[in-house]
Amino acid sequence: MASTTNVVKVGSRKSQLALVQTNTIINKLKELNPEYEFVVVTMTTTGDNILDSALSKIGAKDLFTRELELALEAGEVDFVVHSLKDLPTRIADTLVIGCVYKRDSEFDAVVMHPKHKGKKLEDLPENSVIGTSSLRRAAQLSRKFPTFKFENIRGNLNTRFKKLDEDEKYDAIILAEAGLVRMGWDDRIAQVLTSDECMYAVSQGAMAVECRAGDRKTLTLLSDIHHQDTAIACIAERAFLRRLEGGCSVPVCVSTKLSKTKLTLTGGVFSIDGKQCVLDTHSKDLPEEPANKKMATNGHLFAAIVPGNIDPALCHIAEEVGTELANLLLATEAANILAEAKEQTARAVMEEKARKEREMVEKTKQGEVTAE
Ligand code: DPM
Repeated sequence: MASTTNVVKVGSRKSQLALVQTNTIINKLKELNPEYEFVVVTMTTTGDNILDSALSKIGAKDLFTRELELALEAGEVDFVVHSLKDLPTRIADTLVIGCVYKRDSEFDAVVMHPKHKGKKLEDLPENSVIGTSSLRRAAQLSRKFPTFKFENIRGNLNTRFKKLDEDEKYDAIILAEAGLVRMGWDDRIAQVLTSDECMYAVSQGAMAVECRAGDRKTLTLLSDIHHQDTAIACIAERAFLRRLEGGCSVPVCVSTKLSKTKLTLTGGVFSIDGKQCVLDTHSKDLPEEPANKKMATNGHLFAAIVPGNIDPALCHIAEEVGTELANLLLATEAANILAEAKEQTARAVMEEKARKEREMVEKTKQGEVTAE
């Protein structure tokens, strides 16, 4: 029988995508550590329960993560697997990102209504309706396709496919290619968008594992699957977003290039309607000789990510690339675009709250009427 000290409790949302991601990490860890036993504990998050509002209109950054983090802090689970793009750039200081797993596709993909089979976005008629609740996707694509209408679509991927295929509302929807592939829906991908067409979200396509900051045992397990190139790119992207104080509330996008000798980050800030945009690129050379990996980091985290087995000097450079690119943008019109977008989103959050309150009042009234 397995000794209880080798049992690791893993928290996960119940959605099919969350479970696929959790099992990918567990299977890899099992392969490397056959003596460990992993037990999955599933839970529901606020984000799972709010299905009628766009994410950006709910007004909390940790919608899909908070309940899982509370379970971590309470010791009910030992680690939690996330899509890194859903993990805020600032997390509780009792928690860390113990590893970033090798990135899958970072790009967005188009899924067409069956009646448009074989078409690309540019083949769709004027006034086509595109389903997405990502401000980033809507802003960028409305620049390329000014006649298209971008409509909110929520729910898990299964629900969205059903809405696309069965409601005659949407001509196409936009989703992350990584999620589609993980769910086995590759065959529905009509087109993968390049960075020229639609730059991706910070850390899109990368999974991350969150654990308690002081949990040596779990951190050691995770350090074996920490993927250097992915971590370096994601540290740069997250440092960029962190400095901009963005989140999914504003249209911010990135594109990262990493070679053996250079890290290049392109970042963009868009107005909500996509009419204004500022892009800039910043790069730094990487040291050829890996520095002493034992260099003391004094527990320094890089946008909440532990360096683990990765040379901290590389992590520092990545963090600088992100922060400096953000500073370059903040010195331009981008600062105003960003401030305006944040204000607009904050207003949308308030309006959404008011709408929901009215809805509650209406429902209560109706309840009273039927009760009579
Ligand atoms: C965040 C956004 C979306 C998710 C906003 C954005 C998409 C929202 C929507 C921050 N998180 O990308 O601009 O379309 O309603 C999410 C997905 C994945 C992780 C699904 C998706 C899977 C891919 C991955 C939702 N989070 O983007 O289609 O691991 O990156």
